[in-house]
Amino acid sequence: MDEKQLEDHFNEKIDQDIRIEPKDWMPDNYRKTLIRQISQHAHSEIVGMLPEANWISRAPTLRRKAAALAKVQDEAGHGLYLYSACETLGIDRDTLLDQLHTGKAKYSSIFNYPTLTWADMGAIGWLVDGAAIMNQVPLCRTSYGPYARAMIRVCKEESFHQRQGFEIMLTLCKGSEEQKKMAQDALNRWWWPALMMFGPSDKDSPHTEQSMRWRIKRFTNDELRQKFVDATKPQADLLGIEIPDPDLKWNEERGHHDFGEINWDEFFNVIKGNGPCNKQRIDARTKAWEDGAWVREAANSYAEKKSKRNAA
Ligand code: FAQ
Repeated sequence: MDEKQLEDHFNEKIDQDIRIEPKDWMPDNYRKTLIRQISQHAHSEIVGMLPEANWISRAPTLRRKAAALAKVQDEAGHGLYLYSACETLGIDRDTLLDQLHTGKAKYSSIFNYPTLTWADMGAIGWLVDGAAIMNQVPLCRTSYGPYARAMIRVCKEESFHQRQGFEIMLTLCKGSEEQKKMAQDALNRWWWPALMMFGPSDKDSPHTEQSMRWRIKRFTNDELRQKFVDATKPQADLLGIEIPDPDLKWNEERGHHDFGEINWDEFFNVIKGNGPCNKQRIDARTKAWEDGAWVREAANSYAEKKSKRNAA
């Protein structure tokens, strides 16, 4: 088949919802887009471990500590599935991690905000995992096979994370005045950054149109953000706390909530590297990589010795 026939065949498969697999022919830009998105996603998972790890040693009870520990471990696992999915596109993990450490690759803006109180563990589970699920459930049907399959397990675990976050919020909201204030304060600080997780508005999103055509994305950034607002407002009402947006109200005609304008300057500033914790996060990841050098060396040397023994 010549290039044109290969491309036609690829497009037919996309149109018929037949998954693209690692050994199939694919356009260079499809491959590049997937490497960009999957690696950003993998980096987000492992950088996302840091704000919560900050609270493992200070969790209020043994039960909360066990759940926090399990959640952070799940995130490491998600990173690993996603790096593996990304490697099937012909890039190796060392290169991907180097891109993270040198600031060439992005990770989610949300993880550049600090976790100031225990209530932030509730707000992250409820809002950040809630937004992650909204974005990731459709990715279970993304056109690239290894990414779609990784997402199925990730989504199951994220649902548990969302529930445990909401349950922390519920406990605080049913507690003392001071606890309820902590929950409200966490919602105030995490609401807008959670909305920013869905990416720039559709008119300013350079990649959405093509990614929708290739069925990498199944919904646009604004569509998912709207779904998230609609799903989350009743949950805030149930908790008895206020979403910090005076323009948030039900619009009968649209059948959706209207909501206020996102501070896009803040978003673009954070993804350029100037958020409150960007430097701290990259320093922590780089240190972890350097501290782990001896483990990689030992594993490689063991593998080499084993293969020599097998060859002898
Ligand atoms: N932060 O044209 P678009 C989690 C970049 S969940 C940073 O709209 P696209 C779980 C974008 O890369 C969080 N950068 O791009 C967890 C592009 O940059 P480039 C991770 C952002 O790809 C929970 C530029 O802006 N989830 O980790 C952000 O079509 C709790 C233009 O944007 C995923 O990654 C942002 N928020 O749509 C862990 C999901 N938004 O490369 C621990 C998979 C946009 O041109 C605790 N990814 N950018 O320089 C996606 O669905 C998509 O990649 C979007 C962006 C929707 C994020």
